[in-house]
Amino acid sequence: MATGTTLSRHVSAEEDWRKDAAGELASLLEPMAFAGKILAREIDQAALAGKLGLAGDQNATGDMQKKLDVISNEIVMDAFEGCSLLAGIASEELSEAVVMSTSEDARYLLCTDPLDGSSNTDVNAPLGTIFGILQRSRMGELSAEEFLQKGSELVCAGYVLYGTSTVLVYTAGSGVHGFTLDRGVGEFMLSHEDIRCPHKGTVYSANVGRHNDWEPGVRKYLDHVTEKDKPSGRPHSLRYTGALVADLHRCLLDGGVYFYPADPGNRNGKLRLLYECAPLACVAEQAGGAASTGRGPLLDVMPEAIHQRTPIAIGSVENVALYERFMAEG
Ligand code: AHM
Ligand code: MG
Repeated sequence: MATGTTLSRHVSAEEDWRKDAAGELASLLEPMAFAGKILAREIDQAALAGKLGLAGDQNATGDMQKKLDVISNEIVMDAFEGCSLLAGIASEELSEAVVMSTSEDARYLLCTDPLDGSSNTDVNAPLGTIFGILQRSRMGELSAEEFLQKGSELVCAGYVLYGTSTVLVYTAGSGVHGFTLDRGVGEFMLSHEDIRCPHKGTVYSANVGRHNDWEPGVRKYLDHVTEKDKPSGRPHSLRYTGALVADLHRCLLDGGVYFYPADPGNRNGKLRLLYECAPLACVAEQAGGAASTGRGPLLDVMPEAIHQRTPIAIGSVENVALYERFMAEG
């Protein structure tokens, strides 16, 4: 598509998306993009507006909320206010799923982490917003169980990365496309058409400070990637930003792997399945990459709870497969 293509123009040209639901993708992505624009501004101005630091409460999974966590959640919810297609939202910052619309058009559900990488807010490091859209299996009063669907059921997923520029990346089942926010015109403009994740890469992202707690297979994987072996491009380079969205974005563009394994204190790892890992796994797979729990495809995991956690390895197909092999060998 031509340079100068806006997100909304690109979305309306997506031909493969549910032929019986023309226009619905645009109506769902538009509020997300709007939230991304407002958030980019809020993050940019946060230090000047007294919006850095802790808010004072814990969220549903026990993290101390930053002021920007709370603000981000409000911004996303406000953006979808009045979107009659959206029945409800499950968010990292909401203890329960929230009803958004009771209209008979309300056929969709949003799973979101409004602010990924919260530990970065006060140090001017990258942040993200993650989103995944599911379809309701039935109509009528919304129940939390409706959100408990495998990632393979997502009809649209993506993220906004607030980094050196603000980029929105989405997939609706026909490739992965990236749009950079042109602040002058206030639009997300096509900048990364049809992102293809390299088959393998030489970068790994993980909090290796925790490696003593990892299971033997993951520790051996770390030994492998840090071992010197020029022909296979090892040692690999470590890049870890503290924001999964930013690390995954690097993997998608340059190849590599991000992993956050389980440890004895966190038997299912740290990251949440429904609104962090599954949407990003959907993006990775659509870009020709892979996502695994370490023991199998992440998109096949059936959630049992909205805030369920999962271990994850995500990125280039070969890197993820090798990680799985080390896990299997233990
Ligand atoms: P958050 O949603 O509270 O920010 O948590 C998710 C983040 C990821 O973006 C990041 O990769 C990871 O948690 C960092 O965790 P750690 O500080 O344990 O390395
Ligand atoms: Mg998060």
